Amino acid sequence: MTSMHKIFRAVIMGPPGSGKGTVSARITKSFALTHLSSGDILRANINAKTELGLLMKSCIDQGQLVPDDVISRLILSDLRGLGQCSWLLDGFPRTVPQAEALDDACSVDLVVNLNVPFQTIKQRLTSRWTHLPSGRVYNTDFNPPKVSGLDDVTGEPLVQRDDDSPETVTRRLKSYETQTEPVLEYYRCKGLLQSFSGTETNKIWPHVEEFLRRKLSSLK
Ligand code: G5P
Ligand code: MG
Repeated sequence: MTSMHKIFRAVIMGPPGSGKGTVSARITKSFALTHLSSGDILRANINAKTELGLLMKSCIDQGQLVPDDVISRLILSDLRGLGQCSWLLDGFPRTVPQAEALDDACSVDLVVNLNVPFQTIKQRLTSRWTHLPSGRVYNTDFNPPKVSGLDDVTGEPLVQRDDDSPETVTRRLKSYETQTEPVLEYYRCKGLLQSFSGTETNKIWPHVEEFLRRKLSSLK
């Protein structure tokens, strides 16, 4: 693992199912960063039946974004709780007001964007299986669990996400186009955006790893 002397703040972006969770797991394995996924945090709230989780469930199940003020408050408070450490944000910010709220709270060093075609994504999401407590993701074609239906680490059951039905995936891609693509432009203008295009995580990953290694060594 590459250790970092300087605090390093990164964001990973990309359409739903582009591999943000999969690539984030590889990044945290190779680099000393804390991974924070807004979707995992929301699903943990739904699972634990918190007031927030119950309020947000129908919004998420329908493939709509939850309100900016709710998610910004949640994520920024989690970031404050992390204190002085390096982190990787996955799934936040997803709108320009969220990006502005993040900017007001702290500075971001770089943004990795996974540019994966929508057609590829639709096929992937219907065969995704998730371990809800940890956020670990599997795919019956790409990275199947060692034992079908069970998490490799805990042996607990895997579930399919309620928002992975074909109609909801279409809605999530639409809201990505209208609400999240402007965030790419926001970071491009700031000179922070680095995009990686492809249809396979295994081909994209070496480029992401090389890019991060170079960036991190230039910060030391
Ligand atoms: P999430 O949880 O942030 P999305 O929609 O952004 O959800 P998602 O679905 O979690 O993103 P991902 O993390 O980009 O996708 O992708 P992944 O899970 O790693 O990979 C997808 C599947 O493809 C997996 O099964 C994986 O194994 C497989 N795979 C990976 N690489 C390959 C490959 O090369 N080949 C193949 N064949 N398979 C591969 O947000 C969920 C909801 O929460 C709310 C919204 O309602 C959102 O819809 N939300 C927010 N609302 C407002 N603002 C925010 N900031 C919000 N954040 C969350
Ligand atoms: Mg994810």
